[in-house]
Amino acid sequence: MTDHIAIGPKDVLLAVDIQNDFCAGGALSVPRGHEIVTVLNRLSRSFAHVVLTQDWHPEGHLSFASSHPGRKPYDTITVSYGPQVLWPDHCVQDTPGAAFHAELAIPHAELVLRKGYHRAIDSYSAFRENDRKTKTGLAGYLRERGFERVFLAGLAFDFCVRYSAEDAHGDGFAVVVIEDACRAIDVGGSLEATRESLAARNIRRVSAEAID
Ligand code: VGL
Ligand code: ZN
Repeated sequence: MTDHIAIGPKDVLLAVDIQNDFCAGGALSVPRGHEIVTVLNRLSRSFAHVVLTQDWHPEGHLSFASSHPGRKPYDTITVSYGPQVLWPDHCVQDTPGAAFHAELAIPHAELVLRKGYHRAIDSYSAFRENDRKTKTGLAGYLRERGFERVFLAGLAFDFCVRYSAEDAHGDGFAVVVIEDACRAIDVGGSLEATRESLAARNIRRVSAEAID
């Protein structure tokens, strides 16, 4: 049991990539990904401030296996900025797969932060693209709004949630990952690597019941 966490005006919930393509029947469906939708709807009511992220790729994006003849989804290749996992085509801009899950109900979300729109750079993190240099502007936005603590939930735990949490931590925010409000892809040991990496950074992980 985690102690109860009181949510205040300097806290923000970052709800990561709760989009059709990551849910059942989607192009890159995360096992049991849809299960978190109702959890997020409920959790979000505890927060005055919520930011949604949306994976938002142009056609022919570098992270798509289809852009690399001879490669298959879930292969890892080396690109200019280092290793990159290749994915099925997913979250193509303005397609139904890129839309938020129809049952996601967070009307008071204040910002929708799109990411992954540079054709030659993937962006797991909502703060910094996979070249680790290109910033999305989110840290500046959150600071300017006076937020000090970022709670994360969503899809996928071992990619976009992980790297967003680590970058928020690196940018000086207090960070809390609501682990049972996330689901993982788990490719090539990524789930275990995520647990280890969050633990190594002392990033706090809690269950949703600590907040409800
Ligand atoms: C994600 C793989 C590719 C995610 C996005 O939201 O975790 N994973 N694009
Ligand atoms: Zn993506």
